[in-house]
Amino acid sequence: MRADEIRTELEAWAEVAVRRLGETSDAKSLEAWRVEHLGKRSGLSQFMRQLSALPADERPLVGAWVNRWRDELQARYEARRAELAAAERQVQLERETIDITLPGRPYRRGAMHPLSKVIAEIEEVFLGMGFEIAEGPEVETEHYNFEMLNIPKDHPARDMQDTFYITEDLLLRTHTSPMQVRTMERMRPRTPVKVIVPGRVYRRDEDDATHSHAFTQMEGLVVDEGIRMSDLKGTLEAFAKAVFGPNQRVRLRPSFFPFTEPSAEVDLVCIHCGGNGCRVCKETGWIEILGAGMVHPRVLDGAGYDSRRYSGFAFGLGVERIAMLKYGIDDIRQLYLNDLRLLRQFARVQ
Ligand code: 2NL
Repeated sequence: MRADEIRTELEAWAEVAVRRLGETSDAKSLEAWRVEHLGKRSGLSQFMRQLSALPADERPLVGAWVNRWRDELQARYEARRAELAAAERQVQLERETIDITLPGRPYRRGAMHPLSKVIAEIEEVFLGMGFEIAEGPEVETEHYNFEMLNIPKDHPARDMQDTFYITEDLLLRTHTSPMQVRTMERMRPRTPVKVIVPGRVYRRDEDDATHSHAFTQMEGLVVDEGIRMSDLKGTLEAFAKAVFGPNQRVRLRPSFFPFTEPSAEVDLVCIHCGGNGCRVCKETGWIEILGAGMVHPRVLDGAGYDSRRYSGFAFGLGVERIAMLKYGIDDIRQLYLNDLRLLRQFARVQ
């Protein structure tokens, strides 16, 4: 072949090589292209081999053409490799990209049950007045649930607080008072005793809109020298204002409990009408919220606080009743149904 023929062929071959390079689409096809066009057995090497057949004076010229194309193709190869690598990186980035402008998926937050909320709120109020909180077993002894609270065997007061018996001596507690007695026994002879006891209690009762055989009670007890009924009233009034608003007042009416003397029912200004009289308060302007009284001397003495020296007050409230008044729930069973339509009303996100 003559030099100009080689040149024509070389250029035709190079043109095809360049076109094929443009057709490579990934690292694999690029590598195949490199082996075919720039490798030891490549087309370029074929041209080099033809040099020996040329006259000596033409060899440098043709050799220079072949070398120019080798350099040219090598440069284009490098450029293509960078191009493909960039494209591959781009695809990878797009695959891994997350859209941070998308709003997050909303998830339902749980909420505190209204009973738990009321317990927590009341606890805060009494912690603020220096009370401690105690909790104890729901299965109690007859001794702590009744005997220590001045409710002897065969006393008619046992009928008012009939309960579920496990054995002769073991029962489901009818109030959280047993834990208050235990607190006095733990504390004595130290004063003051200032404790509240929240917890579940049981009574042999027919369930209806306002009664439940199992409910949540919160009792409070203060024992010290010189405790008077005015301390009881002041404490309960502070509680009423904290939970139901600063305009609240309390009213005490005479009542009876075996473990207090004197005993009182405690009323709140009707939260519906503000005291003017309405259907809710049966035109009285007052709503009963709890029972209270001065700790009976026999209870004090029994727990080891000499009633000639010490006195105390105690109260007990139904947490369900407070929650119903506070949140306008008209049936106590709503608090136990676990109906999400009720519970969601206490969630911040619904
Ligand atoms: C009620 C009313 C009351 C008490 C509970 C009590 C506890 C001790 C001594 C004296 Cl250790 N009293 N507790 C006093 C008066 C009333 O509960 O049944 N509310 C739901």
